[in-house]
Amino acid sequence: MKVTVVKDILDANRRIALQNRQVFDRHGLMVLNLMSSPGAGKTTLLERTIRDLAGEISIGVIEGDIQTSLDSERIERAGATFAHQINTFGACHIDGNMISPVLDQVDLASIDLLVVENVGNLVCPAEFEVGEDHKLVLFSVTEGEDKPHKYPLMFRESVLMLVNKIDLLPHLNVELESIHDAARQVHPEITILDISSQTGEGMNGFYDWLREEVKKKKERGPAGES
Ligand SMILES: Nc1nc2c(ncn2[C@@H]2O[C@H](COP(=O)(O)OP(=O)(O)OP(=O)(O)O)[C@@H](O)[C@H]2O)c(=O)[nH]1
Ligand SMILES: [Mg+2]
Repeated sequence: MKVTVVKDILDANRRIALQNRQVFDRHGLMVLNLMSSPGAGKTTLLERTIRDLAGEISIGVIEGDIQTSLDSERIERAGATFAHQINTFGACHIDGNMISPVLDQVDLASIDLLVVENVGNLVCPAEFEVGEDHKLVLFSVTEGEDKPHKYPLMFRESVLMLVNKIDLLPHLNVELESIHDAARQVHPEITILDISSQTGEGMNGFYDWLREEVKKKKERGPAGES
């Protein structure tokens, strides 16, 4: 019985996520669902990206947090075209149902890229769609190389893993290669980029990836025209 209820909830969310996706597609808008454990550096990554790509890619952000608008305030200060905060007041993820009403409150025509910063959590966010083109996982080198094995769904669902905080490697007893290996064992096709959102090391690779994805989505045009 419990399984049926959970399946119904997931099916209902998938339908709403699909409707969101159709809205995004009509705008030729690339949408990313950014996931990580708490504090891996999602907001820091977005702040730097917004600043570095200012004048080139116009970015809107929907922030998901259990409480506070601290992250959307940071994103606004970084110069995003818009920053919209969702508070879940307990829920450990953002889903399509939460995103849907926001789409009437923001100007999707004013941006090239929409990023949904999900609630910091390695488990629930991977189970839900918001209408995104891609899920991304940001992984901090401080988390330990066993995490892809222990929380496989998030790594399986993500097309790209950003390994963040590589500036801290000299202070840690962890090998980048072991993190890569663990992620590839769970998801052999995953693209991996090593970065520091703090120092900016490796960020150009991420920007190239973003440029390509934004371009591909624009070229694809509104749904049905491709
Ligand atoms: N050394 C180092 N610290 C970083 C890096 N990226 C982020 N941080 C720090 O990590 C802490 C958490 O960063 P946030 O960007 O708030 O992390 P978050 O994933 O958005 O956190 P939640 O939204 O609460 O889940 C902050 O103190 C950042 O300054 C990095 O590349 N290197
Ligand atoms: Mg954050």
